Amino acid sequence: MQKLTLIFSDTEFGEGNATDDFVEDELLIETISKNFHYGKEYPIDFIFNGDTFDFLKAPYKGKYPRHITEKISLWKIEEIRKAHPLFFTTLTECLKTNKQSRIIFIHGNHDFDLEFEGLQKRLKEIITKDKEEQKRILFPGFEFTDGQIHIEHGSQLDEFFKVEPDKLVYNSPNQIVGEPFLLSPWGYNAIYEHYIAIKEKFPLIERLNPRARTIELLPFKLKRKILGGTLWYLLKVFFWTQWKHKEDPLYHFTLPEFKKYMYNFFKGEYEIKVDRHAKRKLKRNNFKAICFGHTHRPRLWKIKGKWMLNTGNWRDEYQLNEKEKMYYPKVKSYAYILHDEKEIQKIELKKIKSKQKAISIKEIKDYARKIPLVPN
Ligand SMILES: [Mn+2]
Repeated sequence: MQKLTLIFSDTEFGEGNATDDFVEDELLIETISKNFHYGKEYPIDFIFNGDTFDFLKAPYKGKYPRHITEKISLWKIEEIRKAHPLFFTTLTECLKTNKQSRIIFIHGNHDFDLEFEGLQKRLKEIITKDKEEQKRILFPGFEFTDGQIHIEHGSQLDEFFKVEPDKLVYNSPNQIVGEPFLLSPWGYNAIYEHYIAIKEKFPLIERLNPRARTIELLPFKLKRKILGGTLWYLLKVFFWTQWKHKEDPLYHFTLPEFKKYMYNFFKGEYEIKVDRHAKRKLKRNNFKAICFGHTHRPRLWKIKGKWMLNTGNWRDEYQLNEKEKMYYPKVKSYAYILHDEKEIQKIELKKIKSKQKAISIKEIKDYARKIPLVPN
């Protein structure tokens, strides 16, 4: 059976507050809807390949608790829905494009919460009340293979965000929070505890690329605050905090992990890398294409007759043009794949121009100078 697979990744829908990096609702919805007519010819799989929802940077009642229980995830999804209602109504329409069209949510590292059964159930209810239609909403976990195409977010190929899928929900938490919670990787916890405060004051910070160069451009005091604060944080949790919370697995910070973070910190390496691992996976398996996201760098290329496809992202991100001293909005992108069980007939990386305005380096500096700095 021939079908159309559309893959979107890293949309990062948040709660509409300062830490929400998704702003182009209309552009995305228009892009998805433009494909609806294909449903007359073949079923469409609408695949949301991870970091669809940004539970990670979405506050719970104004705070960022470290232990994420199902109750917290359920609360957050209602807020995300309130902030981006059109996306959810578009999902409802996706299921109507063809009697066999499906919506598939793959886990990313910003939405480990999708592992909670209660959350899956709630998402299905939000999208449709029809029990038969609900069967066409799938949660395959971290990866999904369909015929010749393998799809995964990419965080499982990233040594900083990889988790053990079977152990994602920590089930013996009685002495800690009294309910099962997500056993997220250490970097995730560092975001809740340390980084989110910077992000709330300076939301643009991780929307500007390249990251290392952007930090260099910041006023000295802010740069010192960010870099010094991060180093202090790494040392503090390794030598002190993790021992104080010895019983709690979320605080564990092993020596190899500590070394890895320190190494990257001193190297000034803040970019995520997964291509090498994706390539290896593609080589070792029978599928003809591997589709991933996570690094936010859209690209379609061929290796020994097989396809590597990074679907990019939909966050509000910018790329620096040094010559013009301007940050330009990055292109948005998604995958368009026409295929059956045996063959890929067409594979394309579709690009859409963002409608956001460019930002000058001067504007960034002026903004950064006004950020109130409190001591670490
Ligand atoms: Mn990711």
